[in-house]
Amino acid sequence: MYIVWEHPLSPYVQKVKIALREKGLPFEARMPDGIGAGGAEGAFSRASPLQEVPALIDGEFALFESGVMLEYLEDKHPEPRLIPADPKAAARGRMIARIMDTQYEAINWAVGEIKYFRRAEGDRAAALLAEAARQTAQLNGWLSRRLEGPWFCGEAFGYADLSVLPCVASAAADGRAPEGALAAWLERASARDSVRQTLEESRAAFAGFELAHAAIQSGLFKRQYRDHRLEWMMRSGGAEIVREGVNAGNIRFSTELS
Ligand SMILES: N[C@@H](CCC(=O)N[C@@H](CS)C(=O)NCC(=O)O)C(=O)O
Repeated sequence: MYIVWEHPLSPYVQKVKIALREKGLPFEARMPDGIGAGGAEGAFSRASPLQEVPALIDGEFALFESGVMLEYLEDKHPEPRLIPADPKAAARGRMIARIMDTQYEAINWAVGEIKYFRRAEGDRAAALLAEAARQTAQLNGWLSRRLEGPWFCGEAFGYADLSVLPCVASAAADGRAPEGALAAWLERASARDSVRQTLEESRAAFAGFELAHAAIQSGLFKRQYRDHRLEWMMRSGGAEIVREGVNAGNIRFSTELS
């Protein structure tokens, strides 16, 4: 039985849960204490040195990085196949996954910082959200042009689809829905048991999100501004948000390894 250290709202976690479910592999999901605050300890923190979810535990073996987990699961349980056998199709899927993890995820995360953590209000919030909507529509167009038949990997649902799904579903739920072929793909993917269950868990976790702002104010949360997320703020008009958060002590950067 696998253990997945998770937060149901994390798109990286969702990818791994969809893969486990597609492969019919049972797992126990555990939420680490201190996630979101930079204060994780114990078994989770040993498994995930950057203190990020997901972490995957296979007996004595611990993995961090969602992409590494997906490759591990594919190597260990090749059937049903999620990564196409054709090297070019497999590489295309990995390239799409890379764009989702770095570019698309950063937009959704920034929208959360503005809407729910209320890092900006009024005109400043409106300008940042408009920029996020513009970038989302642009990326949705990029994705639409990469759909090859019913799925991103061709005839079978796979690695690329489960990497695209969490971010596109989250943007759609937030009012930045895709159109045309990508909208039809989202509907098709959302009907799969693996996806439906994972998105239901995410929606249930989202119910408590109106407390997000209070969690920042009280010092309970110290949000991790890492790599592409930090870059999004700096290049999309949110440099002040970063400075304010650093001054208020409710922003942190990646954990240093020791
Ligand atoms: N590159 C990592 C990114 C994982 C990541 O950023 N996870 C976030 C949640 S979406 C996290 O755990 N952040 C630590 C925190 O918020 O305390 C992966 O693919 O697994």
